[in-house]
Formats: sequence, structure tokens, C-alpha cells
Amino acid sequence: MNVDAPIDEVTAQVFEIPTDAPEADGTLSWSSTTLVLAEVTAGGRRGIGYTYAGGACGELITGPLAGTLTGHSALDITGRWQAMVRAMRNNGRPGLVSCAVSAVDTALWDLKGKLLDLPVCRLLGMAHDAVPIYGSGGFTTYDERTTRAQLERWVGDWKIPRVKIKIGESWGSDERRDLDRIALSRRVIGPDVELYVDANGGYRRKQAIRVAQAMADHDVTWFEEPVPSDDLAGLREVRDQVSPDVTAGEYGYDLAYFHRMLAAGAVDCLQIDVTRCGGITDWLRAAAVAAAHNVDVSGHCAPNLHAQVASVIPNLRHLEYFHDHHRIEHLLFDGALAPDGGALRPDQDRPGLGLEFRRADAEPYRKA
Ligand code: SMN
Ligand code: MG
Repeated sequence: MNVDAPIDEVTAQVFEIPTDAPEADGTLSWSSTTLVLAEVTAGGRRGIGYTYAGGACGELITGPLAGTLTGHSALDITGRWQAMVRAMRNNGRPGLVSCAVSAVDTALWDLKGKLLDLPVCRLLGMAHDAVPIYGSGGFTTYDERTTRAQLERWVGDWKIPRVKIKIGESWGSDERRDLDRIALSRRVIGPDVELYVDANGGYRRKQAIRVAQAMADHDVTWFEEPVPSDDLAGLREVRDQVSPDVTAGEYGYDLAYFHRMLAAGAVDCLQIDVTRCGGITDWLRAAAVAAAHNVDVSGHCAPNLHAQVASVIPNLRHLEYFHDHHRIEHLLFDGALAPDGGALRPDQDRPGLGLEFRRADAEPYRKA
């Protein structure tokens, strides 16, 4: 096998997977999740990467992004990353463009791992054998029985010592129900499990501070996006007034975004999403920006991608074990990791990301 073979093919496929129940958070509802799969081949090996974003990413991947890759060495990922970002100048970096770049960058890392016969986490250099996780779902659309069952699975069956539910229902217009659901969650999980909430930007500043005071009895230690995450001064104001950690960052598409958020003192823990921020290459750089501000990082969703990349940074808090992505990654990939004592442990015996795409099982969900 020629380890330094040129990239010969770049492809994309789009899959839409229905949720197992209606889902909503404070500011959005959905009934399916779209996964765009990027594949890059070189030297007889195939790297895979993906993003949870709109199907239009597929055209960017097979069009202009592929044009920057074919014929070049698969090993020099930083150079390919830079070529992709430069080629996208007139399309605008944030949003779908960055998601498409993320999927391809991730596929390049998987490919490099396979060419060199190393797991991505070893290629990068591990700092942790295990990445702590928190159970995440707790949608506002769930009734009491469903909420209870999900919490019991995370805490009872899987022994995850941290869980997150959604609040800020209907743009913050049902605080009463938010507080009832927080109280229910604390009753179900008992006193020793950490309880997190995510308002997805559904509250106004003073409202978020009042909600934090009202939930004080339930020992909530993580308050995600209490106000919209573009309101950096608002996040900072809430952060100064409340006891839980204030967190945000899931809509970060480039390094400058993370720099601005950290420089504003807006968050106690920075969330970075490898399927949006520019892939593994820029996830690591964003984590370094956070380290420069003495702030921990949490991987946002896509648990099987974050398990690899999160295991290599010193300033790691944990990753989000998100209900939809847990389902989808176990459905579509052999080698998807299972929670083990409140953590994910990358498999050292599988090269690349350790994932094998289950083509036949995915076919019913294919849109393009
Ligand atoms: C989220 C993730 C994925 C889909 C919708 C919302 C989110 C979270 O804000 O952090 O879980
Ligand atoms: Mg969130």
C-alpha cells in the first residue's frame, strides 16, 4: 500500500433519519435529523466523515471542495484544510460551508489513520483514555413518563453521572413547566447525579437570572445558552449573576467566533462542535484558544467523533451524549461506542475513527 498516495475520489451522500418521537427545545422543533456523509479515497483506503447539517453540504463537497483535494497527498491535512477554506471565500465560511468542510476534514483524518494504521486519537496523541459524557435529550415535547424513562436509562442502566434536559419551552413562555420538569428530573436522578439545563437561547437576560434563582434548590450546575449565544454581553451578565456554569459555543463555525466568545468572558465552559467548526483540524485549534483563556471544552453532540478528538486535549470537560446522535450513530456505523462507566473509550484496535459505515442499513434513509 502506498501510504502517501494522492487523493483520488471525494463523494457525499445525504441521509434523513426520523426521530423516535416528536422533539423540541426552547427555540426549535424537529422530526428528523439529516446526516451528510463525506468519503475520501487514497491508496486503496476510504476515509469517512460526517456532519449533522442540511443536504446542500453534499453539493459543496462533491463540487468545489473535491476540486481542492483530488491529486494531492492525503497526509497533509492542514494544507488541504486551508485550500478548502480559501476556495469557499465567496460562499461565506459560517453555516453550511463550514459543516461541509468539517465533514471532509474529518474524513481526511479517518483516511490518514487508516493509511498509517492508527486510531485518530493516537495519531493526534492521547491525553485521556476515557472521555466523560453527559446524557442529553430531555426534550420539551416529552411527557413525564418519557422524560422519566430516558433519565432512568442514562443514570440507572448506563451509569452516566451527568444529564441535561431542555428548558426555555416556547421561547421562554412556559417557565412554570420548565421548573416542574427540572424538579421532576432531580427527583428521578437523585441527589448525586449532576443536572444540566439547556435553554437554547429561549430566555431574556433578567428572565434567565430569575429562572436560575428559582431552580437553585435543584442544584443545577450547567446553564447552557440562557440567552441567545450571539448576545455575548447577555451571556456575561447572566454568568456574573448565577451559580451554574454558563456555557455556549455550539454555533461556532470559525476560530474568530470562539475567540470573541472567550474574550467577552461569556462562558465558563466552551462547547465546540466538530461537525460545524471546521472539523478535527479547527476543533483542536478552538480548544487551544479556550486553553489560552483557562476555559474547559465540551464536545457538542456527534459522540463518536468527539470521543476521538476530545481524548487528546488537556482542557477537556466532557462530551454531549445526545439522544438523536446516539441512535443514528449506532444505526449507521459498526464500531459506534457504548457508554462505559459514564465515559466513552476510543477503541485502540481500530484505525481511523474506528467506524465502518453500514451501507445497506443506511440505504432506506438516503435522500441524495
Ligand atoms: C441541540 C443539539 C442538537 C439538536 C438540537 C439542539 C442542542 C444541544 O442545543 O446542545 O443539545
Ligand atoms: Mg445546546
